[in-house]
Amino acid sequence: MHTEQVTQSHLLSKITSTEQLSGLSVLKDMKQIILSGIVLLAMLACNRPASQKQNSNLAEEKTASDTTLSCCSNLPSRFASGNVAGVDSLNSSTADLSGMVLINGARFWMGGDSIWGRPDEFPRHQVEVSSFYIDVQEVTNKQFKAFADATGYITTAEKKPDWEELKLQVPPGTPRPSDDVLVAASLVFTPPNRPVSLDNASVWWAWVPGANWKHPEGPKSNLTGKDDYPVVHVSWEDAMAYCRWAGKRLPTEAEWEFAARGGQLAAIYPWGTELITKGKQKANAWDGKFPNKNTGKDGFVGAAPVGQFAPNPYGLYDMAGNAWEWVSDWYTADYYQECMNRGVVVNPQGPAKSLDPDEPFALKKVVRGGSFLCNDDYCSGFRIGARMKTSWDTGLNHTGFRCAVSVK
Ligand SMILES: [Ca+2]
Repeated sequence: MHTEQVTQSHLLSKITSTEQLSGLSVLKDMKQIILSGIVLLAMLACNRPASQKQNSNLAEEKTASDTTLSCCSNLPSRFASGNVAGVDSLNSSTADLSGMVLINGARFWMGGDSIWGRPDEFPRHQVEVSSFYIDVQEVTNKQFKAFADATGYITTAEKKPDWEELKLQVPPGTPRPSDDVLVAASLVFTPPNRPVSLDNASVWWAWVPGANWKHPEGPKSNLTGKDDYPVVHVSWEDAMAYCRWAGKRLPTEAEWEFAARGGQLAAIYPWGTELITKGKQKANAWDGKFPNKNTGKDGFVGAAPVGQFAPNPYGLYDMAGNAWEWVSDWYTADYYQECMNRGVVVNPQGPAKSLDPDEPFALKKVVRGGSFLCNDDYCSGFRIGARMKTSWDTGLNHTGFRCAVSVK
């Protein structure tokens, strides 16, 4: 089973080895890898404090007892300084619960539910969640525009990365990228025209200057006709900023999974157990051979307007496919084992610190639900139990979010 998200350490090693061998711009493919690496670095570093030690402290602060709201209150200074509206001004007194459904809390089995499960989805463990509200649909461009217009908020991808911050996140001695690379940009899926190994996601992700939520495929693209598409190219903090403004929060990973399950004890997918390739179209996923051939059989080669496929039993749309969705939890590979060791865990908030063994320097949050790039040959991200991790400053053109609200 491969993972879908491109990873920092892999790209960093490419950057370093490329520099050692032949400089930063000799080979086109390697340049793309470099660019992809830089965008991840940018997203990682833009809000990094001045030292790794400080990063650890930040991670601890951001998982205080009332996780999601305390995360908002502890957003780094750069977040506020980079926007017309500071963090405090993003407060909203009351959440609008229209477009949300009440999920009645209960105890359930969380985690890997099929032979497709990756190691970090196990062991299955018992979790109890309290009742909460969750958005029926992914947050759309229209909704995010209302937020940006009201606050002047500038997303991570719209800001020029700062090498002084970036270099703190890479091995000592990593060469400074050229100025034409260190520009506001974001990662855009750029399919190769030939079959490629699925081991290197940097082949199909490109660092595209000018790509951001308003220009999802790059500077020549726009949102015309896409009001109802999920907003993408949002970093975790961008998603948190929106949630805070709306008087909401991101769901925890446990809440998200419980909501996706829709009360179906034996379901593997939000629609049940049938393979995504069987029967009627179930979600906006990848049809064909990933990443070079997409037949668009489900009606959409890229993102789709929200709510195009049948909802799950709780009335939630796109809990599988379309866009990956940020949740509030930090990522560790062994968090489920930690939970199981504690017995029944009530309202788990995620680990205290992020640690991805593959990329220990990166602060990563969990994303859920899969995207229009998922199929069973690749990430199978549309499984209820599927989890992915992404550095929290990362935005991609297949990652968005939905909001939740606690029941008072
Ligand atoms: Ca599709």
